Amino acid sequence: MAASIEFIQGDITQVAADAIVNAANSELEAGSGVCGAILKAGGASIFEECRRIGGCPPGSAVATGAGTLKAKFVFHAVGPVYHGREKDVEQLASCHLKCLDLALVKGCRSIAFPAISTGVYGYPVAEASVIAVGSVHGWLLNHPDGVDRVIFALFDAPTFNAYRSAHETRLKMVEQEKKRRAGG
Ligand code: AR6
Repeated sequence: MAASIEFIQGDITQVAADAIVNAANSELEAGSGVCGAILKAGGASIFEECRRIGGCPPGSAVATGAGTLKAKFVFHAVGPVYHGREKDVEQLASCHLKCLDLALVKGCRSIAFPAISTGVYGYPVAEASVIAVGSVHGWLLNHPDGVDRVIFALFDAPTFNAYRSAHETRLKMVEQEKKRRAGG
């Protein structure tokens, strides 16, 4: 079965998925935004486990249990603080790829991402959406049976629209490339 990429507008802690991704900081300390929601809904045990792990560099991710959340795991992805550098693009893409690799290793069939780095870390949503969606598409091409569902849980309507539109643009590009190849 080909994996589906889905978009929902709402609170990521309410999404039914094997793994929920946290928008973490490199100290893996509890904070606001997605982090705060995960702490509230999943409990302190998730962040006690983070404290034992100790930290995670930007562009990477680590796995913990999911406390009282419905998920099996929380993947703590550390996105870049936005500075408009090429490195920001690389780190935003690689923290998504690392989460998908973790899903594979942990046997998760579904994974839910928030809009990593677009809150406190200031990444412009239009740019982040293209990078996040593009990295998921790329990973799924390389791992066709890797997971069944990738869900983007976006809090507000502009973010939801941006991510969905990045996905639709990507699908159109793939179609055009297929037609071009068939014609040539
Ligand atoms: N469900 C889904 N999306 C949410 C939720 C939620 N419950 N709450 C907020 N968002 P942020 P970052 C959206 O700031 O930019 C934290 O303090 C939010 O509107 O959570 O990667 C950490 O501890 C925005 O679109 O993550 C780090 O220190 C997006 O999720 C730092 O902030 C990401 O916002 C990480 O900053």
